[in-house]
Amino acid sequence: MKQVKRVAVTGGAGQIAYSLLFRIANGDLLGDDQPIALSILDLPKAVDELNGVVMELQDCGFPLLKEISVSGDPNEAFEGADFILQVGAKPRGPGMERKDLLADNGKIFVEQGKAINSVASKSVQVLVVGNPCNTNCLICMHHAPDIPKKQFTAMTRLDQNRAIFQLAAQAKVDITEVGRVCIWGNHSATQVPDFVNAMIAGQPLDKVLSARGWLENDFIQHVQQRGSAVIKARGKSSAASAANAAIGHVVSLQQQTPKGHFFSSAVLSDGNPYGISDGLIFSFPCISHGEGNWEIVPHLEWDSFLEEKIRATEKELLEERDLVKHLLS
Ligand code: NAX
Repeated sequence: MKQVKRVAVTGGAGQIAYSLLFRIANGDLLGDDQPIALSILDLPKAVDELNGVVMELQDCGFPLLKEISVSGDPNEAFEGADFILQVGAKPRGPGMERKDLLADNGKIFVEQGKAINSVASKSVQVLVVGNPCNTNCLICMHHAPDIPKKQFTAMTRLDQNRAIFQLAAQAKVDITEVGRVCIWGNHSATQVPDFVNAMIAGQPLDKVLSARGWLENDFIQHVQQRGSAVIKARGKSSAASAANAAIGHVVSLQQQTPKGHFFSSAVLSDGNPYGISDGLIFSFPCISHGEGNWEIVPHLEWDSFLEEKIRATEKELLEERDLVKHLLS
């Protein structure tokens, strides 16, 4: 029997967590032979609600779930954590400006970063999902100076999955035929879903799908606006698909990436091979050598269309960083 791994999830009473926790407990995150201790964090006022989620987890009888704890305090919830999935964040309220959201959520990630630094395992892998996830991740990392920076990532996997679906549907091929689809930059409306380097059935995309007009306009907008389209249709934001993406993100980082493949992850841009400014959490095409040891895939080509869009998402991330510079000193 393997040693228990401690997995902490924040925002445990929220809707993404309601899908995510059950999949983690089922073994989808770390494998079907890995026993797990789940530690669930939410605001102190949500702890009663969390107890209901705990009852449901207990009632599933998951064989791998050896322990469940709930807390309203990150210093308690992150104690000894091997993985932390930071899903909890404050939603954007009516009339709230982006800078207010950044500042309010930034404070959460200052507190949680400090707690990670003090009590989590030094080899903890941290995934930030709560928005604005790139900049939240930057803040969190900054406040956990004893944890290697490479262990912090933010999620653009849902955007990648959305892009793959759109390309498969347009090319009328099975979804498994679409590969090497990357999201560049920020998880926001400026994100850049890359069709230039995508492959379909092992061939460059433009050999199979000659639809440059659709790709430059409809495709990019579909992916960028998919979150809003889900809210419009469902009356609530993406939850099960976000949980699925978080699982996919961690699995991709933990396993060795098969040759010729890559996945999107927002990671620290320092020393990146694409000339993006240092000091940002920027989504790149990545491979993993296993156990969270990722590397940015070099030498993907940018045409002038892609380059212009990538510079715009970089600019947005620089502006976001500027808006929270008081939290990064
Ligand atoms: P919910 O509002 O359903 O749940 C959020 C939970 O976080 C609530 O239970 C709340 O009490 C808790 N929370 C707030 N502040 C907290 C704190 N300081 N410590 C611990 N818990 C805290 O939101 P949900 O739909 O679950 O979405 C969660 C976050 O994911 C949002 O920020 C959302 O914007 C973001 N998303 C990110 C995605 C991505 O691809 N990176 C996609 C999906 C999603 O939009």
